[in-house]
Amino acid sequence: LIASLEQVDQTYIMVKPDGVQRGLVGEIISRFEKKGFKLTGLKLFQCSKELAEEHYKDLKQKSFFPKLIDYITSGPVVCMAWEGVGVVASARKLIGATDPLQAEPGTIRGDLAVQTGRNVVHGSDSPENGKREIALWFKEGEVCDWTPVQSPWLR
Ligand code: FUP
Repeated sequence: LIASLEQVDQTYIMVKPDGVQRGLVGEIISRFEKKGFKLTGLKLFQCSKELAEEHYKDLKQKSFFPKLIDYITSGPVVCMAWEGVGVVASARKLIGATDPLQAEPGTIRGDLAVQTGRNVVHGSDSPENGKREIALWFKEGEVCDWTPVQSPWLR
């Protein structure tokens, strides 16, 4: 296979409650599909405070942590697992900077968001965290490892 020399990674992408409420789910999924990545997990989900705190445990000492947890648990999120060559770094490019004011036009946050505390989407920051977060948000059997029949050129 042509792409077999490249490392295939997994990333956890999540449309945050503001993205769901604003009707941006399809738009956000589209950007990853059009880029050429493979969707392996997808669900609408109301997360608990405990899960949100575990997901963001590295930020526990930050002053904005309680507000962040309130935001993430304020309504349903859309949980996604995506797979592909360099998908972790590539997804973060597609998403743009944490602060939407710094995010370039053309990125999801640059095009669709205004404030850091309402930045519509999450993407894992390393392949290790991609695996950790997919395991955290999805139960066994919810992630589907399927083989695309067409186009060998992107993966
Ligand atoms: P990112 O990887 O771009 O999602 O950014 P971080 O992991 O640094 O931050 C996670 C979330 O914390 C952000 F999406 C929004 C929130 N946050 C704040 O509310 N204030 C800040 O100053 C930084 C982050």
